[in-house]
Amino acid sequence: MALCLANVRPTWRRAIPLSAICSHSKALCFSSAESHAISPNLEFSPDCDEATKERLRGNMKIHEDFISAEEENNLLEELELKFKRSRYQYDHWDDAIHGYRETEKPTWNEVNNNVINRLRSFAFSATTMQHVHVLDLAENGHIKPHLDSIKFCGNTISGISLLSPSIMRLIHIQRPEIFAKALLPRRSLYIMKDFARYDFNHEILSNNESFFRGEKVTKTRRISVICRSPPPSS
Ligand SMILES: O=C(O)CCC(=O)C(=O)O
Repeated sequence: MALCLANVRPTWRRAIPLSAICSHSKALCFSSAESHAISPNLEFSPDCDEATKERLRGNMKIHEDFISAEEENNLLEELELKFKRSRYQYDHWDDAIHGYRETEKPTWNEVNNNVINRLRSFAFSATTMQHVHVLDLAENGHIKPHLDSIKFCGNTISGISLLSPSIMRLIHIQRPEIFAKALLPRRSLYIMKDFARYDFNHEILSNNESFFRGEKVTKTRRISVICRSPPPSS
């Protein structure tokens, strides 16, 4: 489905060969115990200076257990109906996403609408785009590094993760040796804004790259329910 999603992410950058920058070993990649305590869901590359860490902490927030298991089930029930007849796409080599299906949902049943409204009022200070973007990533799917179009999306992107944990990696656009991994647990909410949204590409790592502080994070099928702020002019 084309929807506005092709518009939201037209700025694709090739995956940066992170192997050139960092292996996934504990020793090489990441930062101190103290940093873990301040931001348990963020892991920074060794080149990430304190000022950048601080700005990222303020602009990339992860809230664990934002929804309950029951709320997750309710959302899944409605979404499974929506996805029933669509297949996962594994298309062109340069596609932005591998192994996915997606939709935009303008309306929800009453129970789920309450959850969406909670997300909106928690993550956004002003109005959000009406349609909610839902991305269903297969177990073998991943999202390549990209920047959501500034023409079609404003300063905040916020999403709930259903079914599986995953790792979102943010890579500084000008200085790719500066990057951070965000652990997005199942049923958590992330809020990515301003510095994290504009100065970094973001991606969802494939299962075989899915490590956090040296530990494997098994990504199974994952569905994200994403709201965005509108671009400033709209
Ligand atoms: O699945 C997610 O939470 C992130 C999706 C994403 O990268 C995007 O839609 O730009």
